[in-house]
This record gives sequence, structure tokens and C-alpha cells, in this order.
Amino acid sequence: MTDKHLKYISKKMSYALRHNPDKYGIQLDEYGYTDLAHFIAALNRVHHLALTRDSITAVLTHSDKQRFAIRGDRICALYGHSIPGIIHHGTARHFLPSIKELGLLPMQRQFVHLSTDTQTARQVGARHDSQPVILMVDTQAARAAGVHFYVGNDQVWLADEIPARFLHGW
Ligand code: HQG
Repeated sequence: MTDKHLKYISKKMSYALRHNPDKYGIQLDEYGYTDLAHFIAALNRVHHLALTRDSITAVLTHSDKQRFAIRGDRICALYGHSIPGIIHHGTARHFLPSIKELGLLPMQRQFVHLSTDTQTARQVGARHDSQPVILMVDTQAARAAGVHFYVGNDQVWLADEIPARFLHGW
């Protein structure tokens, strides 16, 4: 394969794994990984290619940067996922005073869980309160201040703790 061909495939891989898994009919797990065989089949289908696992390995080994990782039968993009400007967190009214003071904390989990759509946020919050509050997270401002967000699936993003100044909609 020529450099140009490898670069073309790498670009399509980035787009699928960072920005638009839906278009390819693939699902990312909470660490951004997806099944490699399905991924290759999806790239071939959408772009009329005939890639094999060897072609994907060639893209990884010939690349100037480490953009992707393959672990067993799965592949992910290591960075650059697009994140909506606002994402949501559904919570209970009685948690608000503490959240205002301490920000959103992972509590018993590894990460704070966030939802891209308000409906999911409402369902998550309803587990704690019959009238949940939907907080909005300003992801741009939070990222600029060093908060890390991790791709979940289409509906879920994860984050380390988020200071209250990046939360709106109390
Ligand atoms: C709150 C389920 C006081 C936070 C769902 C939340 C979701 C604070 C609660 C996933 C706080 C923790 C996650 C602070 C955060 N003071 N309360 N400083 N910071 N909280 O259940 O986000 O069953 O651990 O607002 O579908 O409700 O795991 O997290 O209300 O996707 O598959 O502390 O859990 O999925 O509650 O839900 P949770 P969550 P699974």
C-alpha cells in the first residue's frame, strides 16, 4: 500500500472512531473500543474497500503518531473524540447543596457519568429522586481548565470530578 493509501484509510478510521461511529453502525464501549472485525467490515461497506486486519496493522505501524490501539480483537482511537459543547447530568434535588460546594464527584464509581441527551439524564436522575434536576456541563470551559472527559458510548461520557463553576441549570 502507498503512503497516500495508508493515510486515506487512517483518516476514515479516525472519523469513524472519534466522531461518527453511528454512520458506520459500530458501537464504542466505555473506553472507546469496538470490535475490530466489525469495524473492518463497516469501513469496507461504507467506503467500498477490501481492507483486512493486515491493512489496519499497516496503518498503525506506518503512522507518524500513535492514533489507535488494538487490544486483542478490539480497536480504539486514543484521542481526539468529538464531544458535544453541553452534556447533562441528572441528579437528585437533595444532592444539590453538596454538588454546589464540591462539584460533581465520582462518588462510589470510577468516573462521573454524563449523558448527551436530557432524556437519558432524566432517567439516571430518577433513580435518586422522583423530580430529578438536569444539570448542564459546559464541556468547553471545563476542558480549558483541565477537566478530562472520556468517551463512553453515544449517550454516555465520563469525567473526573467537575467543579461547580462549569455546571448550569440548578
Ligand atoms: C451524586 C447507572 C453529593 C450524583 C445509570 C449522583 C448511570 C453528589 C450520585 C450510571 C456529588 C451518585 C451513573 C456531590 C455527585 N455531593 N452528591 N459532590 N457529586 N453526586 O448512581 O450518575 O447501573 O453512582 O449526582 O444508568 O446517578 O451502573 O451515579 O446522583 O449511567 O449500569 O451522587 O449508573 O448505570 O450516584 O449514575 P450513582 P449516577 P449502571
